[in-house]
Amino acid sequence: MKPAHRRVSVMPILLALAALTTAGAAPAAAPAKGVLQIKGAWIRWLPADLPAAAYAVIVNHGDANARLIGADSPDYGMLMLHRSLLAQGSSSMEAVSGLEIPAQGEAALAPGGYHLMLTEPQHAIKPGDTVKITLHFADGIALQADFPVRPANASGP
Ligand SMILES: [Cu+2]
Repeated sequence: MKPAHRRVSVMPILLALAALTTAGAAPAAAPAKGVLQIKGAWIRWLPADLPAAAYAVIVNHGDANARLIGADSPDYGMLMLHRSLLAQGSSSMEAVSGLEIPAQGEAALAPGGYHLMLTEPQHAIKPGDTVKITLHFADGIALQADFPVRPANASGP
């Protein structure tokens, strides 16, 4: 009789504690805002109305995986997530639906790999300019960063 009596009195306290600890925290499956960071952002500009490409390293300081699912910018009408492929000596690229950034890890948009393809410039854009791009992640997280525009022969920011 005694153990049962004790269990009854403890349960409401445990439930109250559980409610308190989960109330202020983000759901475990979604990265909290502020855990994602954009480093080394830059754009390779190409002449003759060729599409530009945006690169950056996305760092995930959180304990949940994040997923880049898209981007937008006031300076370009169309931003597409692409991956470059090298097959039989010729390079091509394909559209991808997302890029996973592992928990406590990072993923790179870099020449020869994943990149954002930028088309439909909304005004004349040239090396030396800075373009603002907002990266959109699953779970509704958005992060804006300044992307300096570099010339065609640049290899980094
Ligand atoms: Cu591309």
